[in-house]
Amino acid sequence: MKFTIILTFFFVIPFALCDLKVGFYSSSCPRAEDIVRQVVQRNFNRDRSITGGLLRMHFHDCFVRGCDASILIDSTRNNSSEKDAGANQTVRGFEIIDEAKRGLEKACAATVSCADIIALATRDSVAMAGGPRYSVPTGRRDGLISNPSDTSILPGPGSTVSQALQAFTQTGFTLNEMVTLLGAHTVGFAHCNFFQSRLNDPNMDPSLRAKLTQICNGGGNNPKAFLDQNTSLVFDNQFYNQILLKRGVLFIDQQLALDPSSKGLVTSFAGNAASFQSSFVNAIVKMGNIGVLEGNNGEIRNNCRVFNTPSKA
Ligand code: HEM
Ligand SMILES: *[C@@H]1O[C@H](CO)[C@@H](O)[C@H](O)[C@H]1NC(C)=O
Ligand SMILES: *[C@@H]1O[C@H](CO)[C@@H](O)[C@H](O)[C@H]1NC(C)=O
Ligand SMILES: *[C@@H]1O[C@H](CO)[C@@H](O)[C@H](O)[C@H]1NC(C)=O
Ligand SMILES: CC(=O)N[C@H]1CO[C@H](CO)[C@@H](O)[C@@H]1O
Repeated sequence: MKFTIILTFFFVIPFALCDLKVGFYSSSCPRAEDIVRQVVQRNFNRDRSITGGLLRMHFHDCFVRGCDASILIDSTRNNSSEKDAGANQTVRGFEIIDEAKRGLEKACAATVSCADIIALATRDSVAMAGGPRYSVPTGRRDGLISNPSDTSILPGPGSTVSQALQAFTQTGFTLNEMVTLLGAHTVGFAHCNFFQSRLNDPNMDPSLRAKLTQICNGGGNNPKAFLDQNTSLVFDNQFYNQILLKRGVLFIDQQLALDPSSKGLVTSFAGNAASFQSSFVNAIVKMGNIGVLEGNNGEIRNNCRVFNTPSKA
């Protein structure tokens, strides 16, 4: 009922003319959501950081050509895919999607899309990390195109708030929704190449600077640091408190707490865990509806990494 209302609301948003629905597989593959959840749980029990990987995968999938699993396609010898674009470097969690897909193909062949698996697995991993539980409308189909150049819509970590907002408004999101979605940086990692250039930023707490400098100079191949320096693997609102303390790792994250346009929202989410959670549920469900393929569009891939009918390029 609740989601009927939300979906009706989405009808006024031009790109989201969709009729995904909660429980789309309830008769065609009744165990679909259980199968995905069990795979996610098994992986989460081994490695709690998978929530970060899946959330970022969902974001990169949906912002590029819509939520159509274009991010999962592997490059071929002749042709490269979205995954191989610089912006996608270090997106992770592909094996979890593969594992869920194998289970689903066994239970109900050629029925559940890879795009839905990403949305469901992300939802499950957020709840496992202590975040909100929410229903995910399903019925997405898998896309037939995956091009590295399409990822240019994704904002870079050195963006200002207004630069990042351009990409979000272009995709139908408000500033409030952008600040909410960036709250996903409450979990997961960033590699040094994405923040090393701001290790002399005066808007960084000196103790964080010292710590990050040590991590990045510590050797190894492009080391990484937690995005939320307090509760790094918990899906909560501590990210907002951290950036108010100048403990943002990425430039864009720190800017959210400094820019007059977003600062008030940051302060309010920092002080109110419940309002962040409910705002996040609305925004992530909306993100999951971007440009979805439905009905006879696209296909249900057999293997999430390859198109059923190989492209001729
Ligand atoms: C202006 C928008 C955004 C920018 C510039 C941005 C940038 C980045 C960068 C550079 C990283 C580090 C990746 C790495 O080193 O592997 C990262 C990580 C991450 N991002 Fe974002 N991001 C944005 C929005 C979002 C949104 C909307 C979500 C999800 C709703 C999201 C979820 C994540 C998560 C969970 C991680 C951790 C990844 C991991 O642990 O592997 N980001 N982001
Ligand atoms: C690559 O392209 C050539 C011709 O352009 C074709 O013969 C070959 O099958 C393609 N290989 C793959 C892996 O797609
Ligand atoms: C290969 O190239 C075509 C465009 O010529 C594109 O539509 C297709 O999605 C590309 N990617 C892959 C991985 O085949
Ligand atoms: C870190 O998170 C805990 C748990 O949410 C909170 O009680 C504490 O105040 C936070 N610490 C800082 C420095 O914000
Ligand atoms: C250009 C580039 O760095 N591409 C990377 C994109 O992501 C894949 C898999 O995550 C990497 O293997 C590529 O190197």
